Amino acid sequence: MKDGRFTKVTSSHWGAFEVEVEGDTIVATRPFAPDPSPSAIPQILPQAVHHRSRIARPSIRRAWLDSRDRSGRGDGDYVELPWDEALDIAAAEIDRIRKTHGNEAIFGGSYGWSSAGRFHHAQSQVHRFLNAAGGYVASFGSYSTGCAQAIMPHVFGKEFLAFLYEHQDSYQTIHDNTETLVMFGGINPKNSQVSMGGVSEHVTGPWFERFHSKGIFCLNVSPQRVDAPPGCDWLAVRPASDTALMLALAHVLETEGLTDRAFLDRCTVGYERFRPYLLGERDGTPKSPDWAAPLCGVEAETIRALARRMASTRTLITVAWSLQRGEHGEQPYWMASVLAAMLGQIGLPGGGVGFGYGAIGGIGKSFRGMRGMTFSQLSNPVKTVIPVARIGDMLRNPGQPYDFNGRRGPYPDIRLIYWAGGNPFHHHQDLNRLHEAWAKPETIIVNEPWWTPTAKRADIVFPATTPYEREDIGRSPLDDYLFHMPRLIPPVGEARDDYAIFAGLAERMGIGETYTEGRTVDDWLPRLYAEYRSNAAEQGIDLPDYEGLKEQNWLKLPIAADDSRRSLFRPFRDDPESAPLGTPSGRIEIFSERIAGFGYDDCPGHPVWLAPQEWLGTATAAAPLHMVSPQPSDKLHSQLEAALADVEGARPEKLVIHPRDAATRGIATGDLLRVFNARGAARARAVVSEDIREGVVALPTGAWFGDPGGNIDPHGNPNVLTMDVGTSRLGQGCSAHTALVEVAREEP
Ligand SMILES: Nc1nc2c(c(=O)[nH]1)N[C@H]1C(S)=C(S)[C@@H](COP(=O)(O)OP(=O)(O)OC[C@H]3O[C@@H](n4cnc5c(=O)[nH]c(N)nc54)[C@H](O)[C@@H]3O)O[C@H]1N2
Ligand SMILES: Nc1nc2c(c(=O)[nH]1)N[C@H]1C(S)=C(S)[C@@H](COP(=O)(O)OP(=O)(O)OC[C@H]3O[C@@H](n4cnc5c(=O)[nH]c(N)nc54)[C@H](O)[C@@H]3O)O[C@H]1N2
Ligand SMILES: [Mo]
Repeated sequence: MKDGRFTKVTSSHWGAFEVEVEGDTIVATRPFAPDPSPSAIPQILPQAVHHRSRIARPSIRRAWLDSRDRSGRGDGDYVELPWDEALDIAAAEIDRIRKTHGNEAIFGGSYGWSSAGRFHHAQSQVHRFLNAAGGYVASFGSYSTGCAQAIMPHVFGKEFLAFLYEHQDSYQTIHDNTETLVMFGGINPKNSQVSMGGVSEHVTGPWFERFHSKGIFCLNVSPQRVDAPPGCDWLAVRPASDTALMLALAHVLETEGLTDRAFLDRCTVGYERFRPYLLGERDGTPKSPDWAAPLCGVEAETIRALARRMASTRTLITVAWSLQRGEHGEQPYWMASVLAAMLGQIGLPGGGVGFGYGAIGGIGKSFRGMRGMTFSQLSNPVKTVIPVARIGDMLRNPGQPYDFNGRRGPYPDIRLIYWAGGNPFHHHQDLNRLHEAWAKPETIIVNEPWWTPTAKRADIVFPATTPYEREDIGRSPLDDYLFHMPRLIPPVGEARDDYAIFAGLAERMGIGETYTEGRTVDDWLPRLYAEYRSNAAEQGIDLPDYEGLKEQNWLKLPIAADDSRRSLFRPFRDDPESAPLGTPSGRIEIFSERIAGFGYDDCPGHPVWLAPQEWLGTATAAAPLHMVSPQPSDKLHSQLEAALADVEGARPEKLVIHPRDAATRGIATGDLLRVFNARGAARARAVVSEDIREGVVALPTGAWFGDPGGNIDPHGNPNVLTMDVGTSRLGQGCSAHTALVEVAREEP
């Protein structure tokens, strides 16, 4: 490596930043100059990269090595081996499983965010390797938006992620046209700090300053005030009740003659099937503001006034991803779309409905697409795919049938799990139960830079490099910067790149050529870049060659785009006959024959109010509080946790609680708490605040799940408390925000 001190820019999921290196050590990070509102997340990076919890050498669990014993995962007793030996053992084991049980016995879903960088993307690497080896059971969707990915194509006829990233109005269009912005779940400045693959300019906060100076009415409909930037109005709704509130808004439109019938006739199908439900003609319950008020904790008169305002101004309804990360998460997404259709503004600039603004920093930006720089994952001969958040069910119920979006099939019988770039013992629900299910497979292999709770529950652990220890190219389709990500320091300990780990395994299994195509990283990077560069040239964008990019470190791409025709709905609205949607009817489906045909009582043919199993409406004396578990503000999920946990007072994680709920429990800010329910218990540190609705507590994700054996999670991981159920038989998404808990002060 280079001696002495130098500074370079690199990119990450939380944005670009400058890194100062001295010898082999990262000593400091600084903001990226062009970023108007840089994230503070990188500040902890030097401590994290060189942390004692880095995995130093390939490690194999002693009991597994001795006798293939799978009972004690998490016991911490590992044998360190030289790379060659460890790779020999792992390759032989993967070979044994695929030859004995077939590739259907290998789970390679390997969900997780891993790190930014186009080539060293852990998921792409593990998928390519397993495909070269004959395939693996994959997963569908994400924890972020799995439920929306299932329901929304039925409603709008477009793949949800394509809709999100390519067909929503930009902040500029919202600024220029919207008069009323109603944000269910807010538009969260803490969340827009990150974006998968990078976000070089953080603009959400600055845009809201412009919205406020223009006088746009911005309403945050959420249990927490901080879910929207300062200056927004706040309607403190009960969690999981949004569908009731949306129905009541729709009821006002319908009963006060504010429904845009002409739009419904031209652009939608099924309103006549939905309307009797809305008006209570069959069940005797009109979904009126008086009906909704006690469900959502918002006064009927407030609902009426809001509905009238929405009908008389250019209104954009936005829905956070969090709303579909709860039981029956399909309903608020579908109902928001129906409400927007009734307002008749879908397809008008700054009107209609949008999803996930603020959830990641790239949404709300508008760029021209650029092709290329994708490292092929090859193709997967195994066709079995599970909904991503159903991994616990899969492990517990091999061979058992389950429903998912109109199909029914058995769960596969998994013998081997390979995980690279994710941390299920941070991200999955009901972790105590997952820990039990985790004992089922014969072998678990994990590539990880740090001793995460998932690495600690693997039989074979390979130490992986972080992006600062390898060369890569940084680029995200939701960003307009391009980075050469230099290798800043040598690998920590004996860490190897995921590519090198998989190449080593592939070679031993006789599939080396398929995996590497005879190329090293130094061959792949310029090759991927050359293809991208020639695509760019076709679009009239002149880029330096690879050596030039290296020299330059980063550049801004001239791809800012006018989004006036970007909306999926503008041409459709102009002429639904000539620009139909991809739904069976070609229109927005308020009633879906296809969904009705599935016969699911937990997701019928039009949006309905369905109470989840756990919410304030079912609160009990044992579990009286609704716990939401938002994303952490100081980091990305569980990443960099090792170093953050060292900061004085940082763990256990902070739990936000309303002053009245705190008072009845004798809790003050700073108190050590026990948060618990029938599924588990975690410690937390109290923050008493008026910024949360009474009856609701918020405990962010991100703390590492503690070691097995204890009956309380010491760090404050909310997933010991959450419920591991699918959103419905349709979406089967993650239901993290559905959980009732009790909180008590721990005697010091
Ligand atoms: N209660 C609750 N739970 C939730 C949520 C919630 O709202 N509430 N949200 C859910 C959501 S939306 C998500 S996306 C998930 C996030 O869950 P994950 O994506 O699993 O979380 P991360 O901490 O980002 O995990 C990435 C892991 O990859 C490792 N890693 C980084 N770079 C590399 C690399 O180059 N190679 C290898 N091999 N490993 C690498 C990191 O060290 C880290 O351990 O959590 C979900 N869980
Ligand atoms: N700093 C940081 N940013 C991140 C991430 C991170 O780990 N750290 N993770 C990224 C990822 S992977 C994702 S998927 C996105 C997630 O983006 P979101 O899903 O939008 O974010 P969350 O933080 O889960 O939830 C936002 C808020 O929703 C509210 N909420 C919960 N349930 C309900 C409900 O039923 N109704 C209403 N109205 N509000 C509710 C809670 O108060 C919560 O604070 O964030 C991304 N951004
Ligand atoms: Mo996510």
